Amino acid sequence: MTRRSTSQFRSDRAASARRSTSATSRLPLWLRVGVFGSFAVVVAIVAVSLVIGRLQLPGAPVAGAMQVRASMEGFDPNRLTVTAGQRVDIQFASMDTGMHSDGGGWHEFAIDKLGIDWKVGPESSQVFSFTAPSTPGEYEYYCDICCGGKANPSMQGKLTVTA
Ligand SMILES: [Cu+2]
Repeated sequence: MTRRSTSQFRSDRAASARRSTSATSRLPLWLRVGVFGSFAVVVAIVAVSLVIGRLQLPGAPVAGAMQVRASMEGFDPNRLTVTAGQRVDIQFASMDTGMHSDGGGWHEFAIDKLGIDWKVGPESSQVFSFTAPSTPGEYEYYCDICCGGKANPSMQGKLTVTA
């Protein structure tokens, strides 16, 4: 860019700044305050609803419960270890929204051998309890609702019962 065109550019900017200043100052003060106030209110509402949304996330942990989160990516964690005969509280959460066409955001935590079949709806969690079997062993858990059901390896996990 030449020196001349740079200064031309600067004076164009200055002229457009003057134009926009004069256009703004034509508006009455009450209107300018009103518009600014409306923006401030909208921003405040969005900010507050974002904060409330975070607080209501399904993952807000319940003390003493093991956390298991399910999403379209699978179980997190997909390995659990408990002691034989122990009472187990599991907070099972679905991290998905109801917008998923595949299962509508619902997920399942099922262990056939233990008669466990829990389900949670979109973006919610619930604490479920069971008593671990008295004999050590390994138990598969799975979700049969979404993405191909129990055949999908990502919707499977393993519960290990230790002595
Ligand atoms: Cu699932």
